[in-house]
Amino acid sequence: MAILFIAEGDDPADYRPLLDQELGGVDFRIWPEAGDAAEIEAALVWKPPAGVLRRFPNLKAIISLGAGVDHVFLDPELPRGVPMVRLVDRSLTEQMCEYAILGVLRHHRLLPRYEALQRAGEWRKYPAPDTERTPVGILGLGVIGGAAAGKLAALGFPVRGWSRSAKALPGIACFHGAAGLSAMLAECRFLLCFLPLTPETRGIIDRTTLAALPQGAYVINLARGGHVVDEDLIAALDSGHIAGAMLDVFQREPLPPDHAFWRHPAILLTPHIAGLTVAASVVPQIAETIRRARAGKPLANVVDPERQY
Ligand code: OXD
Repeated sequence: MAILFIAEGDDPADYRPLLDQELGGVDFRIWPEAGDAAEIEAALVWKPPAGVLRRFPNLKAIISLGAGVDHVFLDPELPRGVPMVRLVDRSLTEQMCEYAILGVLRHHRLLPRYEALQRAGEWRKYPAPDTERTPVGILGLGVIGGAAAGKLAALGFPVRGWSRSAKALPGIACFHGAAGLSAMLAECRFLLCFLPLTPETRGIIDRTTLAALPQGAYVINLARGGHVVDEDLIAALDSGHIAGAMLDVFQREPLPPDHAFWRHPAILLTPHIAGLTVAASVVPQIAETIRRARAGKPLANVVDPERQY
């Protein structure tokens, strides 16, 4: 039985030897060299081309090489009934939390302004920040959003969190549903997005959401580009209602060279690096998924096909 690697932008050489070691030998095939389709029992995927996964009649697990699975649901012919598993990984969570904290502290401690002063050779002090009076809003209280909420709260920020359905996290003021979202936004000096991209969350950071934030709020998106309505964000930045944005993800990646985000003075952007999958960190759980799938046992971190996360 074989494992198919079908992951755009990832290097199969990072995974093959580690999986071989974990599983005591592995028949590892790299798309499009899939060989006999009936032998493929698991697929390691990132942005698999539409219509490919349905070709393998004995597929027992589709394993996303990331925390998000929206890239798999883009396939309209996705085989029904094959469990899809996402990564829940210490390194990914840590990196995402670091990025969130970096984005918040960079703006909170006025780093861009002090960098500009240094460039101008000017010795000047801005007023001290008041962390206790700087509410931070987190969209998405899953494994990663929940961890970031906890770490920001530990730094002294009052943290509010929003999720689709009701959740309770210690030390976090939790909101849910449409009414909960507007109630939460009204106070947030920062808005951080960790949501899964689903038909319900697409475009959630639009003109209504941005207008509901207080004047001078700062937006950080480390989830998916599809959460943001680009024109609405640019309009809110241009009007000065939103002070700035730090963006790691975009509707189209790589971000097209002529996109206005590249040159906007209030945007700091990075090329989808907030959380990079580290093969050595994730291979043990991938191997465990494959072992369990082979043995017909229930899998961990299975995605609900209805909710798409
Ligand atoms: C992920 C990602 O989903 O890298 O892990 O975006």
